[in-house]
Amino acid sequence: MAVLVTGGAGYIGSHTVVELLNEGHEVVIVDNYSNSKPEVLNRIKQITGKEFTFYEADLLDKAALEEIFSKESIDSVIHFAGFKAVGESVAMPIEYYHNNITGTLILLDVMRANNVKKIVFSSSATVYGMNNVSPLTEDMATSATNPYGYTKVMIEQILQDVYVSDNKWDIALLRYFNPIGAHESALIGEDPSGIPNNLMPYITQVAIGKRPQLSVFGDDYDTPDGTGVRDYIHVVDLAKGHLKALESFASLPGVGIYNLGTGVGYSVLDLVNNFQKANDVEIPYVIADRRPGDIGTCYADASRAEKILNWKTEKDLEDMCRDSWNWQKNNPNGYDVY
Ligand code: GDU
Repeated sequence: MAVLVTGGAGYIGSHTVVELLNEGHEVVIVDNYSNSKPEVLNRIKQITGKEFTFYEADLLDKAALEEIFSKESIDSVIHFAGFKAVGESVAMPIEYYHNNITGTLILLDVMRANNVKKIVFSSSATVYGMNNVSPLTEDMATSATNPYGYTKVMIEQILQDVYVSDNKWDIALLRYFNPIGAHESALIGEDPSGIPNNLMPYITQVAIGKRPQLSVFGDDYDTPDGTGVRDYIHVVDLAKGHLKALESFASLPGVGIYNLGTGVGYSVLDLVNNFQKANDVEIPYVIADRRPGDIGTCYADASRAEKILNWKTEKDLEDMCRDSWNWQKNNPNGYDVY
């Protein structure tokens, strides 16, 4: 029996596929390359020495999904596929809702028709909105301030409603904090297209000389050094959390909601300083205005995942900074190798 990984060619998806293969799972990936490149598949093979099945398909293409389910023996799904850029979602709400919500509904419909009722969903700390105070716990009210965030809140709701309608479903909602880092082989990592929105890929592009300097978005937050504080988590730790969630279904049926973070917050300047120290490179930066929609502080209470899933992070900020840089250094143009 195989695990279907939607968005398995993406940043978090590809790291999760590696962990699944290393643990002996059979894997079927479905990805439309909307934010990924075919080369990642070669890299996954190189790291694991294992085979897997890949389908280039869009979740909006129901017939394609039906064919995959009829050909493959799928017993669970890890659902990563979706658009994820906050700013873009404000400019393109119809595309975001259609892709993320309709894509998920089609997936759930096809899963139900094939009696596949185990799903791990990529949610985000964004569902805690602007008003909850860190450390964030899973029982806090959810909300959103942009279409991307609303798609996460809505899909969480949809999945909980699906469970209410049929308690044979096993569902894990994994709320990611800020994933950074890369596989220690430096063969896979984050490969943003265009100007990176997120802090770590921006820092690595400054380090490699693609961008002159980092803009630090605000130094007047109510934080120790005034810059924004986030809970950065190594993508390999995050990937392993998905395996724990899948395993949990055997003894813990129903819906589980888990924060995947370290429980520790670091500021933008902490990240810059740690990156410089870990890698012996210079990151020039300027202080700029706050980015609209940002909050000062966001970090997890990570105790539920530790207690219930027996999962906790193993890698520290130095590992994250080193692995992000090794990936960027060895792949200056990401997966664009030809
Ligand atoms: N930052 C900078 N300069 C940059 C980029 C980011 O100073 O060039 C700062 C931000 O202001 C923030 C911190 O670095 O304080 C982290 O920013 P990221 O964009 O890396 O991460 P966010 O916490 O803002 O974003 C994360 C996810 C998003 C979405 C969002 C919800 O990456 O997908 O879920 O949380 O708030």
